[in-house]
Amino acid sequence: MKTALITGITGQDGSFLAEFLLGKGYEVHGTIRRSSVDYRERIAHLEGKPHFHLHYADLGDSMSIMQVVSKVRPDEIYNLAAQSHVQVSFDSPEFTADVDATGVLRVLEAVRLCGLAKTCRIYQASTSELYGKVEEVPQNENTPFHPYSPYAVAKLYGYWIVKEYREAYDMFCCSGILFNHESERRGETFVTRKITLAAARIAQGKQEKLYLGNLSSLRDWGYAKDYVECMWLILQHKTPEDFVIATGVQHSVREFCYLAFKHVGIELEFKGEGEDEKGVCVSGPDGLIGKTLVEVSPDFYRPTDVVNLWGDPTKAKAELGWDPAKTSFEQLVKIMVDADMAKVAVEKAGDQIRTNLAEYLEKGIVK
Ligand code: NAP
Ligand code: F7E
Repeated sequence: MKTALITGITGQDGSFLAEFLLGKGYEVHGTIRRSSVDYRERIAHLEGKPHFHLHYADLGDSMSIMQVVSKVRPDEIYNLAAQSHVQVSFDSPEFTADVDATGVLRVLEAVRLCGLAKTCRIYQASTSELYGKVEEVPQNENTPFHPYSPYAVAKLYGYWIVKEYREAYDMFCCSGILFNHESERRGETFVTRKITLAAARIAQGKQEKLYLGNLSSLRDWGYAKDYVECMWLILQHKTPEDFVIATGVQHSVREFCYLAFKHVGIELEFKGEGEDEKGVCVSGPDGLIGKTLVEVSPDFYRPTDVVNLWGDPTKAKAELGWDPAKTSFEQLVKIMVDADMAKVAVEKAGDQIRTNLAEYLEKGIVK
């Protein structure tokens, strides 16, 4: 039985990867952070299961990383922990650098200092954000990097330090340069999830309008569940190499939005340009027809925005046998919208129960 350590196990990818590795018969260890509120929603169903273990560690704290690595002595480490929000990295650039750049170094050093350099394979969660202000479309493993946010600059350090440790110490450490991947577990402030949640709320009368930033931004969006398989494949490869993981298909934020709303029975027509662009309901429920449901707010513009990401997964397909077309863009949108429609319906039912209970208490029907 192999032992894997996942940093960032509470995140979108960490939770899918934990399920995937447990399915492969791994002993899975994950790192979590102390928080005053429960943030373990994505892994709650795994807690208490055999072969699943959690440890406190923070990527900003070398001692905690050393401790967990020396205790677990993993065969594989998946370093997924990061401050992963690009817009937030403009507000917290130093924290982002500490966790997303120096944090990677801390993991590599912990492995070396624990005497595991020759036995432990390391996957680093790198990103298409490295291409930033793109110099080539589509992007592959040889495309020059041009990071365009504090997040991307920090991740670029992570990419290079992994390469350095591979060459200097002959360690099996690799970066997966993953393009955007989404799911029903995506954080609610990333654009796809913000859209699917809003579409579900608007369709069920719980929200009036959705405010977005740059609607013309282009992304190569895949399904997170498919991408975690690739992380594992990268570590099973005969040689340590970096891989671009993407679908090879590109869409705009506007297209994602159109499709998500269409899936809940609302057809949008986008009118106007830039800050004046609006998404108006042209067909759907009576009360919504003619209403502006999507507006642009400059609050969601970034000081520098990456606007043309499009990955070329040829190498991953050829060398890892990975299928980039497993889940289509349309299927991804449907998975996310269906999950959010169900979530909002449950929230609405909860609201109704609370309203009824308040009324019964007031009338003395229940005490
Ligand atoms: P996510 O949902 O934001 O999860 C990030 C994880 O990192 C969470 O478990 C978080 O823990 C943990 N974390 C944050 N700061 C930490 C710290 N100081 N110490 C320890 N843990 C910390 O991100 P994701 O979408 O799953 O992405 C996983 C990784 O892939 C990240 O490194 C991200 O930058 C990278 N990536 C993501 C994408 C994508 O499209 N999803 C694409 C390319 C690369 P808490 O729950 O405690 O906050
Ligand atoms: O933005 C535009 C925004 O925040 C996508 C992370 O997982 O993928 C993710 O980073 C695009 C950008 O993801 C809104 O300007 C418009 O151009 O969903 P996002 P991201 O920045 O691409 C990469 C690969 C990672 O590595 C990161 O960890 O959408 N956009 N309107 C908006 N974005 C947000 N968040 N909110 C809006 O209202």
